Amino acid sequence: MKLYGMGQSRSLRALWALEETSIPYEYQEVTLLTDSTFKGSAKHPSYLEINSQGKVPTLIDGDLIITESLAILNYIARSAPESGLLPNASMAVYAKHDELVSLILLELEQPLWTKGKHQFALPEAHRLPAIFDTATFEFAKAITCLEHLYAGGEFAIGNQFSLVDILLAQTLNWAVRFEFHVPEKLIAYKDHHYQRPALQRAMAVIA
Ligand SMILES: N[C@@H](CCC(=O)N[C@@H](CS)C(=O)NCC(=O)O)C(=O)O
Repeated sequence: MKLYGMGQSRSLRALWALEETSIPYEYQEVTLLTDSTFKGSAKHPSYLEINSQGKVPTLIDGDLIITESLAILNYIARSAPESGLLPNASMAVYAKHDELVSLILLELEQPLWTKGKHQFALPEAHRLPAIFDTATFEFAKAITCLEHLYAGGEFAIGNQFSLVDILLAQTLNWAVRFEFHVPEKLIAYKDHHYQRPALQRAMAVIA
C-alpha cells in the first residue's frame, strides 16, 4: 500500500493504523497550502488525479485509490483482521462503534476544522476569525456528548484497542494543539494511547 500524507494532519490516523498492522507500506509526504506549480503539492495536477480535492490522506492499493480517512482506516482494518482494529463484535457493539465514529467526525472534528480553515486553510478573503467563538461553543457541546457516550475506560469501545481509539485520540490531540479545552479524563485517555509503539513509529516516519 502507498499512503500520501502530511505531518500531523488527518493522514496520521492512517499511518498509525498501518503501523498497528504488519502491512508493508510506503509513505509519501505531500505539501498542503502550496500552489499547483510545486511538484510535491497536493494541488499539483498529478496528485489531483488521485485526490480531486487535493487533500490528505490518500491510500493506494494496486488499482484501488481511497480518499477519506475513515474509509482508509476501515480498509486497513479489514485488510489486517488479526490487528483487531475492527473488533469481531456483536451488532450492539458495532452500533456503539458507529455512533462514536459519527460523533468524532461530525461533531468533535468539525469545530476544530472550522478553526483551522478560518485560521490558515481557507484563502485569506474567505476567513472569518469571528467564528472562533462559535467553534469553541460547538466543541464544548460535542465534548459533553462524548462524555455521555464514553464511559472513561482504557478503550473507547468494548475491551480492546480499535480504530475508534485512533480516531478519538488523534482528534483530542488536535483539540489540544488548537487550544480547545479538553477535560483531564480525556487528556489522560489520549496520553495513554499516544504512548503506543505503533504511534511512536508513525511519528518517526513523519519527523
Ligand atoms: N474528510 C476528509 C478531510 C481531509 C482533509 O480535509 N484533510 C486536510 C488535512 S487534515 C487537507 O488535506 N487540507 C488541505 C486543503 O484543505 O486544501 C478526511 O477525513 O480524509
